[in-house]
Amino acid sequence: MPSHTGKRRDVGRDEIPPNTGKRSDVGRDEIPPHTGRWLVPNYRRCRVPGGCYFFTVITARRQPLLVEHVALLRAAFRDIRSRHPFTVEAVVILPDHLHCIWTLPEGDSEFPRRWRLIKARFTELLPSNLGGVRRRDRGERAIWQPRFWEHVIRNERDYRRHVDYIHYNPVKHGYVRSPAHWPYSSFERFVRTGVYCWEWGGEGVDGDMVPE
Ligand code: NI
Repeated sequence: MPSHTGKRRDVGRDEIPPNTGKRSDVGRDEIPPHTGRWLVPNYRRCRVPGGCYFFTVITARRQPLLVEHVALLRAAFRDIRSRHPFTVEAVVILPDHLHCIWTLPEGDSEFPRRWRLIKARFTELLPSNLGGVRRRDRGERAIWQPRFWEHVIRNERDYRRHVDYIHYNPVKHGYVRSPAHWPYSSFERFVRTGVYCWEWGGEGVDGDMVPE
């Protein structure tokens, strides 16, 4: 999970426009080309056959819970990851859904169990007087959509495309004008390691929006 260093502008809840509720698939035409170099370790990790996955997980009725309770979500990830290891290669947390790429240990494909545990743990950690959801109704199904979307990352190109999709997502959904302005993603980590420049995906940069 990314950590927020405070360098970037905080996005207050008031500034976040309502989600349109539309969820589209990874669109090749909306993702700006990346301008930096890609790190060999990411590339290598992702070549483990079947071990690298892209996920989309959405809250029940699109409740905007995740950014508001992002510390709890991170805690849930940490808890489960300490018992059932996986690597978060890239992640973005939006108010009502999240996208991420995981690498699982070799020979381990138990991601459904991990998601079940993460969802349950987050549900458990949420405050009991959550607006609109009474405690006794606060089962996992009150908080999360029961299913999630998964995609096996096939190769390096597929990996890059999904990493870009993740980091561009806050712009795609209209929350910010530049990926750098969204603190709830791994964008900063990718800038620090030289994969992107800060301006990547922002207005007026990478005018050619068609990748590859
Ligand atoms: Ni999205």
